[in-house]
Amino acid sequence: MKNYEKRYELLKESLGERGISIDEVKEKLKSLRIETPSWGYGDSGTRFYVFKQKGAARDVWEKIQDAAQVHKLTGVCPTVALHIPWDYTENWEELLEYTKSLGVKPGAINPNLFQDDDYKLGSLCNPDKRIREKAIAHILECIDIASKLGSRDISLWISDGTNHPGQDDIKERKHRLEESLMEVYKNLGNNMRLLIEYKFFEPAFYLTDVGDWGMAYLLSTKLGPKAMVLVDLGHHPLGTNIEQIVAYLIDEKRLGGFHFNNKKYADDDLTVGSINPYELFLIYNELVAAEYDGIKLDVAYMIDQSHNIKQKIEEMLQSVENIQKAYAKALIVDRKFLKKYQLEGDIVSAEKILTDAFETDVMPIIYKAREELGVPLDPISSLRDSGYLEKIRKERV
Ligand code: PSV
Ligand code: MN
Repeated sequence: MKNYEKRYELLKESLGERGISIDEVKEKLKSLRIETPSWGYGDSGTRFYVFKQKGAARDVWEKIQDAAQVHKLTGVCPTVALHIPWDYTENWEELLEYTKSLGVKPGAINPNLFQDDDYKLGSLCNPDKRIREKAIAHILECIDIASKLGSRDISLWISDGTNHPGQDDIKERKHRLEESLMEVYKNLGNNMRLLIEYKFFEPAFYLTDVGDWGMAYLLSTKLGPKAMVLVDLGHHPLGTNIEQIVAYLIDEKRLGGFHFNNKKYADDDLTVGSINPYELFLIYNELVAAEYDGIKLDVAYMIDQSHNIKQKIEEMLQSVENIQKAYAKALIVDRKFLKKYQLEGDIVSAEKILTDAFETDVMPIIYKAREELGVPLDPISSLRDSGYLEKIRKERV
């Protein structure tokens, strides 16, 4: 971090030689917005055990306090996603006021269709109409909460699936899902969006009703323009080319948002960019390439991680930095030459354009952006020095 200005100037010069303006990259980094999840600040664990953390947020108010800390230290995380009923409160107006008073705002509202005995055979796909109606009513309640809080996006993960071959009629489940979602879609507010999240397995292990991006995409096109696809990086089989999915969704104008995290095996919820930073860079490369090609994106960048052994606020800060790094590296890709080499079939040179950008140390640009945003150059050390962690450990018993 020391002497970063000298490194910034050197980088400015070398990027300038390729016609890339470091100031533009820095401005883009300053305007990137990343939403953090309320559930990332409370105690959570695996299905085997929850290691309780001293100072972990105990309710929605404390989760918002922690999210506000992350925003204060990064300057780029002004919204916090809420999960209903985990974050349920009687008085939404009071919650909104509280949120604003801490300098942040509520973000996407996430309905919960996976923690109720009634949902054993599914929620929106359940064979029992009464249960489908109950699930629809829950989402409508979330839409109502979203409009009270001024939230635009409903992030919907449909956990429905079956565990055994023959358990239910697959086509019938598809019809029930479409019918249920039509009902939801009709009730979206004017500026609202329904972000449909897919996941290939878990909690069901035979089939998942929205198992991949194709199913989510198909649903979104049947519903209408307010329905978009949400890509959670942990929700694909190993080896899936996520950047290709991203490029397809961009081209079809259906990319609505991300749930950032990283996986080694399955939906591990590891720190975004910690296992495969090159994959994250290649995803950002598609996003930046689209903007370079004049495509207007409207994508919600959200983190979906809940760690039970790392300090939760620190890990959120670490995640934000990893995203900023991937974005900055994608922004310094020499796109003119990349195109040229692609057209000439010079594969080695084309690939080298990407690896050169990926291997560049972009931290000087991030430091400069932090300085101009008026936030600490090293958010994690700053959090550790601030006394905030000691304070919450003492207060939250
Ligand atoms: C499911 O694995 C998921 O990714 C969905 O987004 C949920 O809402 C979230 O995790 C929290 O459980
Ligand atoms: Mn998710």
